[in-house]
Order: sequence, then structure tokens, then C-alpha cells
Amino acid sequence: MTILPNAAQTLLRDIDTINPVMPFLRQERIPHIWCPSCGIGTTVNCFTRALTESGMDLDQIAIVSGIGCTGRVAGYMNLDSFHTTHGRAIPFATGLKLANPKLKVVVYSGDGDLTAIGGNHFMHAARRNMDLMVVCVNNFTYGMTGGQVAPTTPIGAKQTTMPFGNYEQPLNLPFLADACGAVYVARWTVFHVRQLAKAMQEGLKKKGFVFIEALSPCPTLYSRRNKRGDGIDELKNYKQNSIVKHGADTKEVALTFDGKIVVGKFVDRERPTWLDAMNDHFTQTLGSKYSTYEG
Ligand SMILES: Cc1ncc(C[n+]2csc(CCOP(=O)(O)OP(=O)(O)O)c2C)c(N)n1
Ligand code: SF4
Ligand SMILES: [Mg+2]
Repeated sequence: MTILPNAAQTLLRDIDTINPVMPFLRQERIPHIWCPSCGIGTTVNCFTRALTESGMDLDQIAIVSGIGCTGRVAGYMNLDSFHTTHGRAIPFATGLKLANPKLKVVVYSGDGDLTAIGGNHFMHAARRNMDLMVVCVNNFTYGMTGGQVAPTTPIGAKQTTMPFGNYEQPLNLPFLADACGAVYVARWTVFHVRQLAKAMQEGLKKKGFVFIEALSPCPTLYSRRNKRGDGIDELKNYKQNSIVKHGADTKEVALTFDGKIVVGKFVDRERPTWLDAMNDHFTQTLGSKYSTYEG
């Protein structure tokens, strides 16, 4: 055990008592890898608030990430957490959920991980209404690997692999999730901390495929390359350009490089989950020969 000077010991003890995020983090993994003014930590703060407010038993919650700067979240959270391979957080989480349906399984990953290499898994989990809460930190880039173009990069934005500006049509993630059948779809930014925490709290309670997009700055690789300032400048941009529009048609919420940002809860509906549909189907077709699967 490291013997700390008294002042440092007092500081650590005080941080433990005054900072409500601390108990949710694996202290032995701190300091984290994130750059100054990166937004991922803010989303984690919102998530810990949602966990606290939900009053849920933390032993019944598991978190799964893929690879990327956002993918590190699972490793830092003091929950049952799984840092899986790139693009495979959703299938891993699906297996976890189906093996133990009583668990609340949260997928927490980046836009590249979930919607580029993991795009097919995303679509099919939403289509099947797999009971997962998916939090996508969308920073419009592949942060961890050096700022390559992602399926979320707005047209015109410069990236290491698009030095003269992106010309590929980006995905509108809420529309994709909605069209595939997600039962809850919301978008907030890291400026909207209360709303983001509330969406996460609602998502934890909702049954079925929940999709929460959290727009978040990557000052090191996206903002700087595009001369958008640092994380604080991006927060000002989120503040000035966001329009709250609950129930907005998701077709209308596509993002552009410097346009308005529609945020809000867009979808909240009910649909049988994959497991409920399977149990209903086999009960109807096989009758008493079938025992309901509960894990
Ligand atoms: C199979 C595979 N392909 C590529 C990579 C390299 N890789 C690691 S993270 C990443 C992109 C991460 O982008 P995103 O998911 O948006 O996360 P961010 O770092 O922006 O939070 C890539 C391409 C990998 N680890 N594994
Ligand atoms: S590279 Fe970007 S996304 Fe990754 S930690 Fe740094 S600021 Fe955050
Ligand atoms: Mg990203």
C-alpha cells in the first residue's frame, strides 16, 4: 500500500465524501486516458447520476463497451463491466442479456464502434427490440485512432482521412434507430447534463431497445482540425445552436457541420422485446410442451 502524505490522504478522503461520482469509478484505473475538455467524462457523470436517481440495484446492472476512447467507459465504471472488441459491444451485450434476462445491460460506446464496424449489430438489435440501453457518445470521429472520418462526420468537416473535407453522407443516428424499431430514442449534448442524465434514467427503466445519442466534443482530433476551438467552444456551440424538440420527426434531425442541433426525446413507444416475442410465439405454437425461458 502506498503511504501518502497527510494532506494528500485528507484530499482523497474529502473527494470521496464530496464527489458523488467517485464511488462509481474504479479508483485504481484513474487517471483516465481522456484529453482535457473531452466530453466523454461529462457523459459518465450524467450516467452516474442516472444510476443514483434510478435507485436500481447496481448488482443487477452490467455495462459493455467496444473499443475507442468512449470504449474505455466500461473499464472505469465500478459495475460488472466488459470491455469487448471493436464493433462487438451489442452482440456481446445480447448474449449477456439472454443468458441472464434479469440484468439491465447497458452498451456504452462511440459512434464509430456502434455504427461503422458495429452498424449491422446495431440495426438488428433495434429491429429485434433487444432489451438493451445503448448510449452512443457521438464525437463525429474515430477519436482513439487519430481522427479518421466516421459514418457520423458531417459533410465538409476535415478529418485525417478527408483532409479536404468530408463528402460522404453521414448517418442520422436517431432516424436509423427509429426506423429499425428502437422503442426509446433521444439526443442530447454534453451541455444538456440534466436532460442527458434524465434520459439515461428513463432508459434504465425502459424495456426494449433504447438509444441515447450524446453529442460530445473531441477537441483534440475533431474540433482543432476544423478550427472550432476547444471543448468549451463546442459547449458554447451546443448551447447556442440546440433546439429542444420533443417528439420531432427523426427524419428531420440530421446534423450538419455548423447548423442547428435538434435535441430532445424523439421516440417513446412500446413493443414486445425479442425475449417476450419468443416466449409468446413458442407458447402459442407449442402450448404446454414449452416452458417459458427466463434465463
Ligand atoms: C477490428 C478492429 N478494427 C479497427 C480497430 C481500430 N479502432 C480502434 S477504436 C476505433 C474507432 C473508434 O471510434 P469511436 O467508436 O467513434 O470511438 P471514440 O474513440 O471516438 O470515442 C478503431 C477504428 C480495432 N481496434 N479493431
Ligand atoms: S482523442 Fe478525442 S475523444 Fe479521445 S479522449 Fe481525446 S478528446 Fe476525447
Ligand atoms: Mg467517435
